[in-house]
Amino acid sequence: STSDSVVTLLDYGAGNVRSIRNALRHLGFSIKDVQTPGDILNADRLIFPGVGAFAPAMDVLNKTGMGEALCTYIENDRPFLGICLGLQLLFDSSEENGPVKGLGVIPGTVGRFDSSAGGIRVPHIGWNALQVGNASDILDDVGNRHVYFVHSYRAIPSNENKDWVSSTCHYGESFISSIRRGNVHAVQFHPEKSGEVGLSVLRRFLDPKSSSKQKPEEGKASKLAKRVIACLDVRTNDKGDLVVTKGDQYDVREQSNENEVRNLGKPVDLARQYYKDGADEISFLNITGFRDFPLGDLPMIQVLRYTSENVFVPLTVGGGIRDFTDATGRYYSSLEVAAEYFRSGADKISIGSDAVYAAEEFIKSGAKTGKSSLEQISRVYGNQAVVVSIDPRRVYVNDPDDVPYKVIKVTNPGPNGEEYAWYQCTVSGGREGRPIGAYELAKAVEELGAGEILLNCIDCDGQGKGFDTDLVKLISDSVGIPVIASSGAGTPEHFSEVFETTNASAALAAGIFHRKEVPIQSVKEHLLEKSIEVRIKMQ
Ligand code: 1PR
Repeated sequence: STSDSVVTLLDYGAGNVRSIRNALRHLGFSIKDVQTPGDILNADRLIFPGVGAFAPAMDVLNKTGMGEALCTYIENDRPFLGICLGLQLLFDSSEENGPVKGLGVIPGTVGRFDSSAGGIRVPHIGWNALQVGNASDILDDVGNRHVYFVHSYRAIPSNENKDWVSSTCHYGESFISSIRRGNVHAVQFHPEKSGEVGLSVLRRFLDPKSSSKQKPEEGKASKLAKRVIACLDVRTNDKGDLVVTKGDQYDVREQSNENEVRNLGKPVDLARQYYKDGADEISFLNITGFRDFPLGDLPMIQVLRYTSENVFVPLTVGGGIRDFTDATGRYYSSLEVAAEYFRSGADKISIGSDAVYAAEEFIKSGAKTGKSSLEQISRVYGNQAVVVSIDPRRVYVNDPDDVPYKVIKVTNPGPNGEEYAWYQCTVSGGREGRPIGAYELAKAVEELGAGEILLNCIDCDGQGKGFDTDLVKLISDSVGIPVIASSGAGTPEHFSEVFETTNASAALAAGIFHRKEVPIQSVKEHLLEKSIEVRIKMQ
């Protein structure tokens, strides 16, 4: 390839940059990896997708001399695009495990979103709108459209840095969503995860001349959108093929003589379809991961690799994330399992059973060991990369004092007229009930470092009768991290219902999408009609 189609990438090996690589290849560019500071100085165009935490990133930049090279490159006004942490590192310092000194190119300190002041959930996860200033050509196609953010720290616009700020975003307060001076750009959001709008940002940076000057039709984005997530429960069927399946209350076998595993399609094909249809995120759950070792289950890794090649929205993968000793006696830590998932294209991992054990332990001892998979993965990759999936089952009681768990008054009484219920957590795909409620679990995992909760409900799963809004309300009112409502969606109205009656940040569905009963687009259109902010994909 000619130098016109080469982009230099600064990847210091801290996490998933597969998505940005895939996006660049998709746009017809080949990638040259930075090996030495000289490679930075010699780049024609440089992309710096910062991942992980601020302090370790600065450490690497300082030790390798890359930091100095970066500063020189930027001072010389060479084409630069920083992404996420790649924006934050340009500032004077960060409060993330700090204060820690940054590259000092832009005046200001990077601080944490203040959840108490803004009444907001931290991390800031999801599709938000930008207020774009004048000198921001790479954002020309964004207009009033949503782009994808995932972060807990942000820089604030000030008098000292106002010449740099090219757009701001509102989340409890106004923060810097992009900077630009001459050929130097950086964005706090993830263009490689922002669908077609995001790809257009990359395209305009990579090839400013070829981009059309035509402004897009205006979108309607004004604030953080409610997300609509498509979920693929994946397992190997009896023939040995990896299939997307779907249970009724977690039972995935057909009610026929053969009793085979229900087969609703191929994981990669379905994920691509949902991306095209406008899904804001895609989750893969390896539902037999609790008994089969996921790194032995290479197909799941392949699914992520293939999917991330041309699906440019966030991908979550769950199932089997825990420490494991295989048949030969080799020990794998949960961190290794997660690392492999991240390397293969996952943006977030989701922990089910192992988080239940960790929460039980934490509640019993009152102390954090730091050793659970949840704590370790969250420490290394940040809490925004760790979802806890809860699989609760409703247990009716007559009296709130009957059990030592959080009990709520239910909207619909139980079979014997019970007016109360608690939600018992389960492990191993709903097979075993544990002595802990969904409420207790949610509070505990938030403290242990979960960045988001995927809230299923076994009673509602596959029933198409709507989400359990009692449960979703209980949990989304009790934690400060985003909650994804799951299980039971049957119509577009079920989505507006859960968003109007609870504080859920996202709603997830499986069956209605797989069976093509309700297209994602209809869900979005219905939510728009109800004046609920959603992301509408760029045509
Ligand atoms: O315990 O860390 O190995 O994780 C296992 C993961 O697999 C958990 O996230 C758990 O929720 C999931 N899982 C295990 N068994 C099943 C099963 O169905 N037999 N699936 C299962 C969970 C629930 C949702 C489903 C929604 C929406 N499925 O994924 O997609 O309920 O469905 P609907 O819209 O059709 O109602 P670990």
